[in-house]
Amino acid sequence: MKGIVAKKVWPGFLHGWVRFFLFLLIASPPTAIFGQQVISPVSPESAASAAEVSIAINPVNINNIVAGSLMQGYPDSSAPDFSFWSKDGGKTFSPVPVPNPDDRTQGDDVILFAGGGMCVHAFITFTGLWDQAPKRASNGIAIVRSGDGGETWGDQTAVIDHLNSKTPMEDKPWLVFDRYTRSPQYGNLYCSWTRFDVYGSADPQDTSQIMFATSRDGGESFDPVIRISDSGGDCLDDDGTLEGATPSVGPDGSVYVVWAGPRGLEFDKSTDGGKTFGKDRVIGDISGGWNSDVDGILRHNGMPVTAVDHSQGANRGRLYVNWIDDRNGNKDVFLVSSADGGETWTDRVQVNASEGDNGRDQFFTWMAVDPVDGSVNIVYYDRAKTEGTMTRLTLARSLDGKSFQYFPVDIPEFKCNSTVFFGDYIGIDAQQGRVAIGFMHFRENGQLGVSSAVMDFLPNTVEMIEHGSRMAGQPERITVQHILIGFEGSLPGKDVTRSKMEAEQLASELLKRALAGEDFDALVKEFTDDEHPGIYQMANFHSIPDTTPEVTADKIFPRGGMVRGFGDVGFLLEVGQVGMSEYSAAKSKYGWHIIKRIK
Ligand SMILES: [Ca+2]
Ligand SMILES: [Ca+2]
Ligand SMILES: [Ca+2]
Ligand SMILES: [Ca+2]
Repeated sequence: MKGIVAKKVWPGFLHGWVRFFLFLLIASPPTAIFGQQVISPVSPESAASAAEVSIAINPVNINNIVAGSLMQGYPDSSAPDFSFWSKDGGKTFSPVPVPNPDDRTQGDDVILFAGGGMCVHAFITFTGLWDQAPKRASNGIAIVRSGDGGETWGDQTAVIDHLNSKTPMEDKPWLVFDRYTRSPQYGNLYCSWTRFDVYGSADPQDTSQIMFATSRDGGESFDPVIRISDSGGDCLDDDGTLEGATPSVGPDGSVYVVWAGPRGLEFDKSTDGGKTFGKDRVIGDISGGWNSDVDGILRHNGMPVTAVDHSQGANRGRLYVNWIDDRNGNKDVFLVSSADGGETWTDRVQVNASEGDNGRDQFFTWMAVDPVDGSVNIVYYDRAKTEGTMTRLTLARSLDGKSFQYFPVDIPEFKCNSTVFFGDYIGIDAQQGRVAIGFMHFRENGQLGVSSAVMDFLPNTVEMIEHGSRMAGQPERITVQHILIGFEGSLPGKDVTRSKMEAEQLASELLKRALAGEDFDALVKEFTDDEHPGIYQMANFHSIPDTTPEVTADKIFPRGGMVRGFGDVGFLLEVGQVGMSEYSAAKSKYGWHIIKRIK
């Protein structure tokens, strides 16, 4: 350390920087944050009837965003569904027809990425479903995969396929990868969906059930399908039917599935990598049932969405479930969560602002939890501030799963047309502070199109920042050495007796000495409440996949896994500079960190 002269970092600058963001947080009215979003058409203007959107951000390159949806009338293809890839952070999208070798009807598209960046597109595929005596009939669920971010796709792999039969009918799959490197089932791909014995049948002998399949080889093949619902629903595709199963994976590899049906929201869980599931549990009601009407929309559902917090934050491992129902006499978005793998659940939280709701509807919701900062990001159509069927979209973002900040999607409100099929869902994903939303809306020409909104946030905050600027100028990796000055009770398991005020005085004294050029290593040795030498290699948010949120084998600490102040100060320093992260319960909970960047 000797010989590296500490350059002066004016501590007031750091304080001011933090205060600047706090000021924004308080001063910004929740409905006035426009101009930093990137809004782009996903389906081309030349196409029509684009609806039912799923969207995903590549965890190893957040500028690679892939969406999937139904689309018709695209001049170059008669395919029923498409994927759309972007490699510029959502500024432009290119359509690719979904491979369809048997010329079937396809839909219910789902897009997701594996931890390593492989993209998967799942969909239902059928023929002859609606004919009384079809010449040929088939139905099933298939996936295709892309190793180049969505530009080219391989052949279809069947999750399940019934040849020469339209029964049973497989409907509305949802999928999730186990992307958590410490999970014993890392890389598993899980799929849950509804099976109708006979679609539309009123015969009480015919039931709907929730089915489940696992791929243990990245989507090359799937295990035999298992049924996970203990009691079925009817086959009428209405409130009495089991529908909307969405799977999620916990950091320990547990698989959670929630669906809607006549008993409300039902929860099931597997702790052996999807081989067996438990007893279904009702975790809440869905007032008015999942099938609910919205003016100007052909059909609407409030089915549940699940997501798990994989961050190193306070809510790591928390399982979130959100849905829409009309318990308040109009549609609202709700959220519950469980911190103990589904044993107990929090009280219901209303996601959309109740103040100013004006008795209006919020409808079609989807949710993503950012694996880096644990932020809960929920999008929905919003009529709180419109009239008639005029519609907008709102992103609600929360850092604690309880209180939300609202970010209206920056598109003009649009009028709905109930004669056009609007699809059954919209999409959202969140990665490293970036939130990508895929949604359908009526365009000026009256056609239904899909667009995307990309918003960049400073991780761990509700501060939207300029697109792509998140880490502008910041290094990918740094090595820092620090002196930690704790106080009584701030360091669990350590016997520190000094008071908070004494700690503050000592920290400011040590900062002055370090800035004056004293041997930093000697100061660490003498004063730190951490271990000497207290040297850490830290990887910035954008330089390490979220799939490795823990310390890597070569002892690199992801920024998202450190107390926030440590990274906030460390990444602003030049090599040789010294700064300080002041004690704060939210940002620097162990005490004062005097930090010197040494690499
Ligand atoms: Ca559908
Ligand atoms: Ca079960
Ligand atoms: Ca209903
Ligand atoms: Ca409402």
